[in-house]
Amino acid sequence: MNHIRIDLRSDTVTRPSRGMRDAMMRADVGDDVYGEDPTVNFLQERVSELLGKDDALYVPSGTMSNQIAIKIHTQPGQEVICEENCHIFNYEAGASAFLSRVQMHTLRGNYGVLNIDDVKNAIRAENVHLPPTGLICIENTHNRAGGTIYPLENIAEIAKLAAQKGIPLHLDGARLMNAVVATGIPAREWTGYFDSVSLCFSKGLGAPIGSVLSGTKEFIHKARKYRKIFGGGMRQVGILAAACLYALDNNIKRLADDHENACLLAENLKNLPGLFIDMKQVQTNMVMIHVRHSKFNSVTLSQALLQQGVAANAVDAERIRAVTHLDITKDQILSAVEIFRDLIKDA
Ligand code: TLP
Repeated sequence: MNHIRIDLRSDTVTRPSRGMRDAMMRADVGDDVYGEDPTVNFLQERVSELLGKDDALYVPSGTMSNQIAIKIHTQPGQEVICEENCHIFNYEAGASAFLSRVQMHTLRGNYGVLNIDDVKNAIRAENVHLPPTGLICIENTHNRAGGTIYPLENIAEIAKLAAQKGIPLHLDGARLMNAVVATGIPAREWTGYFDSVSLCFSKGLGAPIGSVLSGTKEFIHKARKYRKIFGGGMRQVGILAAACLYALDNNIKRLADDHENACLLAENLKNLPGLFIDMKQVQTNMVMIHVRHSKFNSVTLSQALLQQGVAANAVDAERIRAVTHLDITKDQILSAVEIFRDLIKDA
């Protein structure tokens, strides 16, 4: 896709920087299936510390990380309560049914945030007819809701309820660090409410590959086994873990630039003819652009943008998602705005 000049499809498209590549080249390595890769071990320690958990495990993807957690927390035939637009339900290719034989009990959230009464009502009573509730999952920031941040009070309420009912709570924190940077609330404050947390390095943090799953020692002991079963046991993978360590040291604070760029994009697009942006959604590094134009829908506008070198995906019939990241500059945002303006000038 050489003709893409401004790639707003996702923060997954970032390429490792020169500094990151240097760190990867210098990494000490060993066989990580034997637990002998010093760089991986150090990354796992750093993430456990960052998230306030006993232990952590480096895995190839956010999807594998979430799916290992679901596998450990649930039994076949159980139900997982989650928000209807969450990644686990929508974008993991049905993996929870395939791998863990659970069903999803989806609830409609408000900007991706579950309502405590809805969660209460969704937890199944003990009854021969009913699937037992095995797990509750929360996504923060919430991707399909537009990168929105979960209020901490709401998480606290859900965690209290889950603990009362003896139901584990998992955080898909693929973009947790975006929430941390946007709010100033330290990672540990969010993660303290969860039994397990998945954090991605291949999104805004800019590493090429990998996520870290964290939880208790016992949980991570089991996770190591399932990582092997799911085909994610890797060998001299310290070269990749080194990229994640580099990201921890260099790419967290700068997420604020991505948030600023997303705001700049949204502010400039919101008054253009035929576009609508709910500014309440613009909280981190995403902009959901609603297309209500006489000539374009989200798909045709996304195609027209691509012709002009701007890539941004239609997420449904009405919305285009634009994601900012470390390979996107302020100038690129301003040129993207001009391209939008030019394409849609007459609504
Ligand atoms: N999200 C990707 C696509 O899969 C949609 C993206 O471009 O945003 N949790 C959340 C909240 C995610 O957004 C993603 C990736 C994942 C998990 C999965 O991560 P990977 O792609 O590493 O399996």
